[in-house]
Amino acid sequence: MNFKKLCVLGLGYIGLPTASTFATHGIEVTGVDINEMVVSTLRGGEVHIQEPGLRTVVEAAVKSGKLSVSNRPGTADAFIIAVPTPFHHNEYGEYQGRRYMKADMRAVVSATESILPHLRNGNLVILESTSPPRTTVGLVQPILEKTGLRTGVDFHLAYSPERVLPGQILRELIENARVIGGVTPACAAAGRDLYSLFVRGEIVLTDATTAEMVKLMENTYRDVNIAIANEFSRLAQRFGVDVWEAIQIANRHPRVKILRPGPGVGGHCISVDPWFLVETAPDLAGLIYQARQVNDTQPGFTLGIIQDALGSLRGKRIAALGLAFKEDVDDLRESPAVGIARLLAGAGALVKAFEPFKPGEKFEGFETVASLQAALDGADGIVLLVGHTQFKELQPSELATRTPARVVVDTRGVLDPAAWQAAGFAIHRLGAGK
Ligand code: SAJ
Repeated sequence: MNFKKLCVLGLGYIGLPTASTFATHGIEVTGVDINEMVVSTLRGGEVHIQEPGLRTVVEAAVKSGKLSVSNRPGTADAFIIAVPTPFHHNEYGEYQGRRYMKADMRAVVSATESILPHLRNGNLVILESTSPPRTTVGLVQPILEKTGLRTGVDFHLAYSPERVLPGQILRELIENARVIGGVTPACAAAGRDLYSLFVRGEIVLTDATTAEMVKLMENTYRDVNIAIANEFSRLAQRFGVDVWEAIQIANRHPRVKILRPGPGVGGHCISVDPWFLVETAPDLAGLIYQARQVNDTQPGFTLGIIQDALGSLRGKRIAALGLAFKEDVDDLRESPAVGIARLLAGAGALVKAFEPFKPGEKFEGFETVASLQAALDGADGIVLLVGHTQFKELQPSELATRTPARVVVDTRGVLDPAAWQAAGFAIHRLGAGK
């Protein structure tokens, strides 16, 4: 199939890079977002998301005249739905006394409905949003068929999950293998024709529900593996073992690759997607549920380590370094670091948190500051919550001249204990029981 005009619904972390990359590969793209702030920011030549290289691609796309931005879709040859699928924050399911989170599909429903007046014979519709199994055939297809057009006969419908890593989105968008799950084989083939405009990785065709499952399996696999690393950190702490040393040695085994423990699992993917499997089959997903429990309680475990290092937290002035959900990104969604800053404040500590990628961001319950120095001034202790490169590169001897604090808690295992001790700091690392 030949596509001249594309409409991308949702201009967030995935939609905007996708829309811009299509536009720089010669197809005319309308990027649609219902958030007026997003539309006006992009129309004003600014970009509302921090992602390496994104500004350059958006600017190139706009300059070429191929990317325009709107608050509603129009006619097109293909539509890509890339809207958020978070979980409900106030609606839960329950199975045998276990409470589980449920996907909030309202954005997918309204984005799909917004296409209806524009859906034509020969169109292709792709859902990219991470979704519970059977969303494409069970939720999206019936909405689109309200037009009287038939899937696989009059128009094509496929599911193609994004699998890019924040921080490396633009490269991975092009280079990663891409899965396209068609409602029919012809739908999948139409999807391949579209994405092959820029995807250099392998394009694998399957059915829609398999593609949905693949996406959820990938992130669940990672969540369960991080959970075991986090559980190892708790066991190591109890046994007086340094988990970082133990993992390094275990990983020399040719078939072992233990991930990194940390203060918890955040972001809008790994901490959310496993719930989509639990929600759909709570009777079968016990292990997945348990891994979520371990990772969700890791901030509480981390608080205990900080308490062990600093004693009572009441009135203690704590410099909290980093609030993002992981290193070198500006994304604060579901961030365990934010949760820990709140727990510290709840325990009576006077928190000054510094997030270099979002220095102006304000939170309820604890104070944020706009510079590292403002966090360090007058501090009793330093807690590293995110392994940003600029924190890893701190020189302990120089830092010792900038703060009265002499206790450091490293929740990410990224600081060199010997160097910090030599500079006069007592260093406590998560999972290092020795
Ligand atoms: N984390 C650990 N230990 C580790 C690895 C990660 O504690 O060893 C934590 C991070 O600090 C962070 C969370 O897990 O809080 C998630 O980070 P991540 O780097 O594992 O993943 P995301 O959320 O940035 O991106 C994931 C990726 N999925 C996989 O690697 C299977 C990405 O490819 C997906 O596209 C993305 O989810 C998504 O959008 O679904």
